[in-house]
Amino acid sequence: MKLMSSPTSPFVRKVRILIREKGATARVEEIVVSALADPAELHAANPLGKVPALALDDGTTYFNSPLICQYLDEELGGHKFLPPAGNAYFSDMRLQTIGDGISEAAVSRTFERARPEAERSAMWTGRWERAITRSLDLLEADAKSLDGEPTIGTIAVYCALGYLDFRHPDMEWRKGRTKLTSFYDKNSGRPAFKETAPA
Ligand SMILES: N[C@@H](CCC(=O)N[C@@H](CS)C(=O)NCC(=O)O)C(=O)O
Repeated sequence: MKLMSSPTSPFVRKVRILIREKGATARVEEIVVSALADPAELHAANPLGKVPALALDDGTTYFNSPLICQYLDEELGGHKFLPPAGNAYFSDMRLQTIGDGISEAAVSRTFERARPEAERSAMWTGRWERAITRSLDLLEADAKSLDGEPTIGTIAVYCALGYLDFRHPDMEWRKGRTKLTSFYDKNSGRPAFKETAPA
């Protein structure tokens, strides 16, 4: 199977960490594409034109990182990163949604900054920044939900924080968030997290 990939996307990074944590890099060919260049290969795998997208050998395609992660968690076997059905599952999906939501707002801020200054919207930029700040504060207040071995939810949060470091250091997400900082530092030594750091 082939993963349409990008070295900077926090959504792709979630999938790449999962693959590495499972020791399954030989089973997934990672193809780096630039979504903004609209490559035909990406559109064939995801009509929405976004990375990550997964193309199976039988022609089936999956897109949107939560779905790809759920599929790979089953398909690649080994240790499970999605909890079984029940409260733990919903808590973890909630965590993943917060992590992905921070990434979405942060990616929007990146794209907005790349536009000519006269076309940038202060209104939207402000909304994205406030959404990121509120979500980080919620995670700090509920940091015990980040304890333990990685799950898809905590991986999503980690990738969002890594993306903020990479593209938006001016937001200073660590400031006043010691618990979130220690969660981040604790996971940063894992080989799968190190190898996939955005470059
Ligand atoms: N909800 C999607 C978001 C994916 C996404 O926004 N990917 C960005 C890169 S970080 C992209 O490909 N953007 C291209 C575009 O919006 O056209 C997921 O979780 O996979």
